[in-house]
Amino acid sequence: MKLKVYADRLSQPSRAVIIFCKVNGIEFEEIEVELIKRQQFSPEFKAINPLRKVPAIVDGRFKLFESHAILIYLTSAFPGVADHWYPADLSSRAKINSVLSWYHLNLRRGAATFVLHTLLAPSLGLRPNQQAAEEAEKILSSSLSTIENIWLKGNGRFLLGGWQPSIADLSLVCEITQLELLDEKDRDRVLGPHKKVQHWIESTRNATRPHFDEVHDVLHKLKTKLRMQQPNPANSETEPRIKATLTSKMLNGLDFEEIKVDISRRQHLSPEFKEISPMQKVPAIVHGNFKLIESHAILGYLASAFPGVANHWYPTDLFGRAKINSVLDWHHSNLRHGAVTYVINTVLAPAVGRPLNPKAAAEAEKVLLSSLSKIENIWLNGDGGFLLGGFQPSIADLSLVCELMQLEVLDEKDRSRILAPYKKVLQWIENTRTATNPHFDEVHNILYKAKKKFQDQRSRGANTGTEPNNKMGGLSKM
Ligand SMILES: N[C@@H](CCC(=O)N[C@@H](CS)C(=O)NCC(=O)O)C(=O)O
Repeated sequence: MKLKVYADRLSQPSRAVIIFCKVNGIEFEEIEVELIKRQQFSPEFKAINPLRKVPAIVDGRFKLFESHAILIYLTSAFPGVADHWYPADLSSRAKINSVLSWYHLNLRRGAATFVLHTLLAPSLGLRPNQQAAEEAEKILSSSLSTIENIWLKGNGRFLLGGWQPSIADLSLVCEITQLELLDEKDRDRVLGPHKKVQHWIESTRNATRPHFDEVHDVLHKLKTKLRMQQPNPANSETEPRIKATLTSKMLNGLDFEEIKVDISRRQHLSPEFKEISPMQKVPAIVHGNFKLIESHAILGYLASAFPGVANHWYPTDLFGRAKINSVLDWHHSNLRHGAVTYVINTVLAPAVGRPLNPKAAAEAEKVLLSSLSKIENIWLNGDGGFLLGGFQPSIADLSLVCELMQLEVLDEKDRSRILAPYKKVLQWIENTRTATNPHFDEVHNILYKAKKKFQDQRSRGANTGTEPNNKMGGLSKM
């Protein structure tokens, strides 16, 4: 049976998947899910993707969503796909995963939010938000600088110094092409300073022509249509800016040295650490000569590089792995975005010299609650006590549960208001903890200490009527 691709060409990740299939001669049927007509909310599409987002695929009886998980699956499921798209070599693959993980909260967040609030909001029945557009432009410009100065640093024409494109090139370029919709002056302001980025877009376009142009045609048509309309930006709320770090550790007896990078002492900004992690974020690993950032890429790499790691962490089975990748991709813009932004704006902001922002916290709480509800009703739907119905944890369980553990630092009443309605989630946290103890508790000990510290500060603040001034002594998983 032919592969089915559910997509809307106005969606960046949909374009990447369609172009990929066409360039690689994968036979597929494109089924349009028109977002503007809200077709993603139809019961038929919900049966394909319960999260109601495009793209999604059906390959025989196998259903999958999240574009990166889909692209990775296609590279393995269709033997005709050239190796450069997702090299079999472990280190190259891990580097590509690192870029793909980075993308969600950086380039995608910046580009999609900027275009939404500069241009598209009225067509989608939303109120444009000037402040959100300005914040998003900063994230977008910083992401483009990162691409220019870090990922495009080598001599090659593609990311990570490659001479041929990978799925990361395709995904990121398809995100940037939405800037085509902007006014020439906005587009030049944002893209103008990044010459290497411009060449790279052109190289990716050339490497995937004529499909690239054909699939992007819809953008040019929309641009003409939008020119007839006047955007009406209004100033109402701030898009939360995320500055997050993460530490994960696996229960697999790997021989490793933990090198503390104390964020409260700004050690992540040191030149030495920049050599290891050019984004100046933790975690990062060095394995021999190989350096890697982005926790999901690291977890995937460790699971493959060390033969002693049990298969359930990241199954070699194509379908099992694709489903785990799908959860990991979803996580960035949902659970992680909600949890980090909520915790920053209810507890941590003063520690980095910023005021608490109740409005941003309220928005983040919505994202967090919606994410928890998805975990409860979709990912924990099966019989096992772990995500995707598993009876043993995977790297997705570990990553998502570690994210939720930061809620420990909240006021008990806030934490319980957020988590208590989700009984399966609570049980799953406990299952993951039990499956990985004593390491889980040992690694989270710092959070339990921070919780106590914040409780003390809150009660002192309540007694004196002042706002607590949190100083996070070495709290690393935020
Ligand atoms: N991380 C997902 C993002 C999917 C996504 O956000 N799709 C958007 C279009 S670009 C969508 O379907 N939106 C419909 C909605 O939110 O109702 C991926 O890469 O597949």
